[in-house]
Parts: sequence; structure tokens; C-alpha cells
Amino acid sequence: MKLIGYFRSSAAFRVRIALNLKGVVVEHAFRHLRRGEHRAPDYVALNPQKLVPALVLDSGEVLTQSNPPILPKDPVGRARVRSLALIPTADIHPIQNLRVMAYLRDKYEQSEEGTFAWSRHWIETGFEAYEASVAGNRHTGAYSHGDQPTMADLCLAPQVFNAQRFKVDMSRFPTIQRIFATCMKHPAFDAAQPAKQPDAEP
Ligand SMILES: N[C@@H](CCC(=O)N[C@@H](CS)C(=O)NCC(=O)O)C(=O)O
Repeated sequence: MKLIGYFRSSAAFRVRIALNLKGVVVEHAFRHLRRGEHRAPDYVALNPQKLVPALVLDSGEVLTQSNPPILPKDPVGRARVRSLALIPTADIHPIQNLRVMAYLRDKYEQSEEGTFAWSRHWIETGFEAYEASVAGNRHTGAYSHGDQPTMADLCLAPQVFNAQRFKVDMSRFPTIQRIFATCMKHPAFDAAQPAKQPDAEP
């Protein structure tokens, strides 16, 4: 299998963690998002959304979308984890994505600081909800749900990297910070982080 991603892509980061957790070794290929390589016709043929990642199977089939279903067994736990995971993946990340920031810059003449402030606002709004959902909840453990990583953590940790890039004051979110620290001690998360990818840039 081949995972086409980009070191800083939080969606690709989720998939890298999932593959590491499952011990699945894949070939890695890259599209440089800032250079627009994900809009090249050969990539659009694989993923018409013009977004990374894409996972190309040995059969040639292409899988897109990056929410790995790593879930607890009980139905209520599964629902809670899906609900937590959707805070970053549905309600934060899509509105602070590169293309949204580029649109704000090009169409609405926002400075880089303006687009950063936009992203910070939506990350903070989502993190306030995530923090309230995990802080003091009896299902929260070392991770967002219990003591094993789930899909919620696979979605949260990459979003924290984005938050740091956009200079969100993470001291407002102590439970998220604690869970994030636990995640990053896990080898599957650590190896998947942007700085450790072959295409990483400073
Ligand atoms: N829902 C998609 C989101 C994918 C996505 O937004 N990828 C970002 C990188 S994290 C991207 O390719 N952005 C390019 C752009 O905004 O032009 C998924 O889960 O795979």
C-alpha cells in the first residue's frame, strides 16, 4: 500500500498513527501542499477532493478520508469516541484548512496574521468543547476514552500540533494537554509526528 500525504497534514498524521498502531508498514509518497502539488491532475485522478491523504491499495483502489475507526467495544463508548473525534475532524479542521486560509487571504484580503487569528478562533472554540467533554468525565482515562488510544486521540493529537502552529494558548486546556502528552509518549504517535517524516521541513 502507498500512503500519499504531507508531513504537516493533520489528516495524514491520523492515518500514520493508525497504521503504526496496527503495525502496518506502507510506502510513503508526498504531495507538497504549499506548492499545490495536490491539485496536479495525476493526484486529482486519485482524490477528486484535492486533499491529502490518499491510501492506494495494492489492488489499485484508492481510499480517502482519514477517520480510522479505532473504537471501544461498548455502544455508548463507541458513540462517545466518535463524538469526540468529530470535534477536530468535522468542526475545527475543515474551517482552518489550508484552502480556507488561502481563500480568506486571496478573496478577502486578509494578512497572514488575519488568517492565523481566524484559525486560532475556531481551534479555541472547538477545544473549549473538547476540554469540557473530557475534563472530569468518568470515561476519560490516560487517553480521551479509557487507558488505550482511540480514534478520538488520533484526531486530537494532530489538531494540537495545528494549535501550536497557530499559537493557541494551550494552558486554557489542561486536560487536552495531559492527554496530548500521553499520546506523544506512545511510539505510534511519536513516529507519526510531522518532524519525523521524510518530507519534513523546518
Ligand atoms: N476530511 C478529509 C480532510 C483532508 C484534508 O483536509 N487534508 C488537508 C491537509 S490536513 C489538505 O489536503 N489540504 C489542502 C488544501 O486545503 O488545499 C480527511 O479526513 O482526509
